[in-house]
Amino acid sequence: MHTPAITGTGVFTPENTISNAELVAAFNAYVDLYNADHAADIAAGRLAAKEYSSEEFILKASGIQQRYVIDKSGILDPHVMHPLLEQRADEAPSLMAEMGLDAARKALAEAGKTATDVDLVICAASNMERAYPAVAIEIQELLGVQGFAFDMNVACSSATFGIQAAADMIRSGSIRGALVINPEICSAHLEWRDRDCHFIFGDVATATFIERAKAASGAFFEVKSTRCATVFSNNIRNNNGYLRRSRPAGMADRRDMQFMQNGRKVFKEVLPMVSDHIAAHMAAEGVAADDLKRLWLHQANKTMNDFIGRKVLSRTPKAHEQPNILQDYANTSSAGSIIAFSKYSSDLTEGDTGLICSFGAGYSVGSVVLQRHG
Ligand code: CO8
Repeated sequence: MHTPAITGTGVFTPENTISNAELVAAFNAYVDLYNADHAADIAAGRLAAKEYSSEEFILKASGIQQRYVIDKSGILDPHVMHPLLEQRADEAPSLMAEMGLDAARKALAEAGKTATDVDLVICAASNMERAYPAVAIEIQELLGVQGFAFDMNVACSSATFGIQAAADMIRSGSIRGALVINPEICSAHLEWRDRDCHFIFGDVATATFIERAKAASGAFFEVKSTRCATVFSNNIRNNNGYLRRSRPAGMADRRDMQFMQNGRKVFKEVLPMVSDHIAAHMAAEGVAADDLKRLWLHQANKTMNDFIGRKVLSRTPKAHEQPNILQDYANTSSAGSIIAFSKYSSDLTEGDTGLICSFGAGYSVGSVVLQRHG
């Protein structure tokens, strides 16, 4: 048996940001256009007028201040309202592979390792740009990794489920090192014309390098244990995936192929599930609340994270104990907790314990107990 350890992480952050002010201005311009185009139906009561979004609501309901996106121009054009992403040639790698590659190179550099130290590449994300040959295999090829690669999809919990898969393989000895890569192009899956969710997501890619602790060339985080759980709910759903079906009259183009949620129910149902999950994992691992130096939570909603932090620690966590990146990145699905871990972990010292926890659609929840060495 080998001891798995996280020895490097990397984050690819797109160049473009969209502030809440820019987002709301574009959305409200779209609302004006829509209401003008449908003025007769609205006046006759056949159609409901669309309502404005507001910066105040977005910040208060979510804690989000801005998001990074691959393309800003299309999203902010009230006549377009989606990212304008270039069609890729057969010979070109996917956008997800390029983003993932950048994050993976950073993770390997931080670990002081190269492609020869990697036996497995997992691309774990909410959506796959190229279901086949597989984004992970594209990244494997671009990096020059021997061994094998595969894609995994567990929505917002993809990273932690991927870490569990990789850590278990390292523990058993079937591989030496693995890259778990989470490229999330949420902007392409989001309906930017839907007031209830248009502010929620952003784009990013993260990567985590996991290897045998004894192979670490510097400080590392031992993966003490992992715990994954799923319970079915259709409150966060992608109804039709790639299947373009005939739509009920009035349903906007592609809406049934995008992200849908009942945010209020998610909020209420996921909170106890996650708090109980973390408490059970900590109890099984013999980690008391006072032993926990840091919580790197999934980044979907600030109020939600504040609640979970209070429940886990039985007190209000200090900002550095439960770092949020949500205000800058928005919800980046599986990548959120890894961004928080990557940016806010290097100050921990020998023996410190921390916990990564992701949660989301499925419902799914995954947690990883880590201990700092070096
Ligand atoms: N501006 C102004 N007012 C608004 C807006 C807006 N943009 N949107 C809604 N309102 C209004 C509503 O109309 C409502 O008005 P009224 O009270 O008159 O009916 C009022 O504001 C309150 O609306 P809500 O009850 O919906 O507001 P909440 O306070 O509940 O906040 C949230 C909404 C932010 C969605 C909140 O419920 C939340 O964060 N829930 C949890 C969501 C969550 O964690 N989801 C996880 C999804 S991510 C995931 O699992 C991965 C999926 C795969 C990735 C997909 C990539 C795209």
